Amino acid sequence: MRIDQQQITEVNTRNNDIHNRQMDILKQLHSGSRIEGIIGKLIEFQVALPSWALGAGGTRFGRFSYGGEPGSLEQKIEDIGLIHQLTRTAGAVSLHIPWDIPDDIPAVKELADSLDITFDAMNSNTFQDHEGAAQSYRNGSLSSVHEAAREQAVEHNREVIRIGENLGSKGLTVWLADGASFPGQYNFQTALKHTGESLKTIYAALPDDWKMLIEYKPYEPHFYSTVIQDWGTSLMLANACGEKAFTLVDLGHHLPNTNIEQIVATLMAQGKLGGFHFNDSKYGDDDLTVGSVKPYNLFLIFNELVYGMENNAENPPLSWMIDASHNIKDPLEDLIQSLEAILVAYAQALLVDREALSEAQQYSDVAQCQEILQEAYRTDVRPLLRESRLRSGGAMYPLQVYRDLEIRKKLIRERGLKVRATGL
Ligand code: PSV
Ligand code: MN
Ligand code: MN
Repeated sequence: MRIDQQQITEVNTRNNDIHNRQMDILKQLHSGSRIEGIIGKLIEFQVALPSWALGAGGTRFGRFSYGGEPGSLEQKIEDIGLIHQLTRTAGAVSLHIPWDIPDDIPAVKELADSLDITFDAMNSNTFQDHEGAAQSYRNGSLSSVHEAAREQAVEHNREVIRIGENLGSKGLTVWLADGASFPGQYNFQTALKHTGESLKTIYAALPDDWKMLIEYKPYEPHFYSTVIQDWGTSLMLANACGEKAFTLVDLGHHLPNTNIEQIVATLMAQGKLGGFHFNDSKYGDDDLTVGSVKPYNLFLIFNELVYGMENNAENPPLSWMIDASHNIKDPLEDLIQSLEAILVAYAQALLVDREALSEAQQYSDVAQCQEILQEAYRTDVRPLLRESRLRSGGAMYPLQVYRDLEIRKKLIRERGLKVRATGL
């Protein structure tokens, strides 16, 4: 299913008057050229959607399907195409192997091309046993005490790289569930040593123009220890692998109240922040809609990301991805909301008066520093998002158009009520 571009244009035209007035106000408050610069950056910004986020995610207690869910990789890419058509921000997909092994790579590529979608970092999966596999990951994968399990896990990652190369991806994300649920279950040093060695073997198979992203997480599925528990461990492993290896920050992978913006700043200063998984949480790795619980926190994180992008030339362009799971909302609506929250925080961070902030910091004018940050945060930047979508052919109000065009109803008609998306 594709949306008739004419329908998007029609709704946009209806909303034009108020929008123009809002834009005029923003231009009066800030210089026109500054506003133009921000709009240009918003148009450029693209966030990958993971292939597992298009269906209802569920929890270990239950799963509530929304109907019309994609039943194949092709349909998942088509759903991303719909979101991208409405928002012009979701121009990439991040595949999870083996959940989404393409049967016909050229056909999948052609479909993605036709929807203006590229293949972002590939995700390997050694947190589940694969059908027919000789070794089990029950006792770990890259960190396992069993050499055969480690070798199988390394080979799986190599296979993911090969699939990614054929699709035109340029990155591999490694997230390990390896850990212990009980004290004494494994030897910390041995598990870390094995992990480092396995990662180096995978790294040796990484094409020159690829990045390896090492994701960390303090707990879950194990509840006593995780082998790559924090950014320090990830950075250490990345440094040991080499210059194509980086740390990946997932917003949900921190203990409560961790200062994530400071982690971002530290990693970017080292040129070692490679990727970012967006979501939001109240308690742990809740994978809620981005910006739904702690939008100010998201702004503070973006404030450091923008500073880093402007000042740390040695840090590579980041792989941005939404890593959220949708159990009670229409997944497509949820992703549209997440994209909006990401762009709002980005635009607000771009609006921060950095010169004034640096001067206030020089004078240790603490109250003024706060004023400067909150001035940007409290600005309604949504007209800038609408303008950027208007210019790039998207919908000024993507969620409204999604609802007005009854897209979910059409998907249910096309695919049925009871399709089960592959993956989570
Ligand atoms: C783990 O919690 C994670 O955030 C990793 O990025 C995985 O690849 C993803 O979720 C899906 O399980
Ligand atoms: Mn993640
Ligand atoms: Mn997670």
